[in-house]
Amino acid sequence: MHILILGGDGYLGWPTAMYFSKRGYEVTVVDNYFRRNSCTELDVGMLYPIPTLAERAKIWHELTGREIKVVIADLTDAEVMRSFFNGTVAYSWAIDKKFSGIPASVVHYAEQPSAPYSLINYKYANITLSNNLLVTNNLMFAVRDYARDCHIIKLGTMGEYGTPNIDIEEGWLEIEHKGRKDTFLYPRQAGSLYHTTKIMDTDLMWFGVRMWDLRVTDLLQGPVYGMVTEESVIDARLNTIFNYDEIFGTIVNRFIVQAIADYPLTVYGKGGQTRGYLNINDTLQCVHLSEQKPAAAGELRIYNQIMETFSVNELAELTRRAGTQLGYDVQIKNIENPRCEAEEHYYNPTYQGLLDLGVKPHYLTEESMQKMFKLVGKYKENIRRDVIFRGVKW
Ligand code: USQ
Repeated sequence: MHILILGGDGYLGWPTAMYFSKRGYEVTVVDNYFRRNSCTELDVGMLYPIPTLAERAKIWHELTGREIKVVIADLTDAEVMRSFFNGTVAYSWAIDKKFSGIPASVVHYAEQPSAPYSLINYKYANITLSNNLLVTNNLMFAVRDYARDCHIIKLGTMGEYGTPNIDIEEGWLEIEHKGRKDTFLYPRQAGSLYHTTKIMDTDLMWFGVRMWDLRVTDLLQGPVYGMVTEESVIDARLNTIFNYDEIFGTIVNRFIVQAIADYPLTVYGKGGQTRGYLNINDTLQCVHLSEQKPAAAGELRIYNQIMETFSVNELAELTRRAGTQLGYDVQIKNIENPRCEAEEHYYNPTYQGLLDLGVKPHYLTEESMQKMFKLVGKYKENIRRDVIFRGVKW
């Protein structure tokens, strides 16, 4: 089985590549180093340096005997995207440079993933819009033209739904209007330009499904947390990129780093913002199970990829309890919210589909947080307090 991972250098991309490789898949990863380059450009730091993608693939090969083929290239270039499906691909690193064949599945992570980044100013908004939409459109056309049977697994976001005052269904909503019924994509109202591109991606894919019978699974994820996975524990050089800054860090990872750095936890506004969360190991399970049981031709299958919900205040309290038991003096500080978002709201999403597929969730508990404290604590000396908060305003 050949699987193509777009955005294979990122927080989720690299762990996904190892996960599939370990399970016997032939894996090709592609990335343009957007995340690394942006970390350098914006001077946001990362918890520890990470080897290049080719170096990681070599380390993986030395340790496991398995090969992950690497391509460093920009997928907004349509010919680069098409090369993975028409056999003209130029590998940046591979032991066997022979074309692996048309992938049976493609996992699409090749997006600018940060809400604050998308709102730094118009320039970063444009980068977000052009990267995310062009990569998705290039993928749709490449699959349409060369590989209609290829299953597209696209990472979406729970943020597409926003925080509506009614229950959130899994992707679709049946509407009755003037005595007639039909089913539509659940209404969406994003809270950032990044999240808006995810809505547009879903619309592009839905178009491709209706026009050309593409097979698409859209995984609408909440914020992910965690550092190590089953595959990376064998060698710290295989660890995924870990950000704790305001631009690329997500809340749970940030709070743990803040607690260790003796920096009061940055609760934005009232802290009643509630989201669905999941452990990085559960992302891998979800993607794998979706790959094993693909969407049908002409189906846009949508799952809400979260395992539990928390408010910001609940996460801050949990971090404080976990940290205090380890001897940290964890302070919590409500600061003015740089974002434009509801700070108190109704939130009741459904998330049954992936559980039905067989996901075994890892929950966020004091104990699991303490494991993260211990892992992150090893890099305490690297933490830069100046990157934790910079106040990108909506
Ligand atoms: N928040 C704080 N303090 C902080 C950081 C965040 O109170 O220091 C709040 C935010 O205002 C927000 C919530 O925590 O209400 C989550 O923020 P986040 O930065 O962890 O996550 P978000 O910006 O929503 O984006 C992240 C990922 C994105 C993914 C999304 C899923 O960066 O790629 O799509 O989570 S979701 O949130 O469900 O849309």
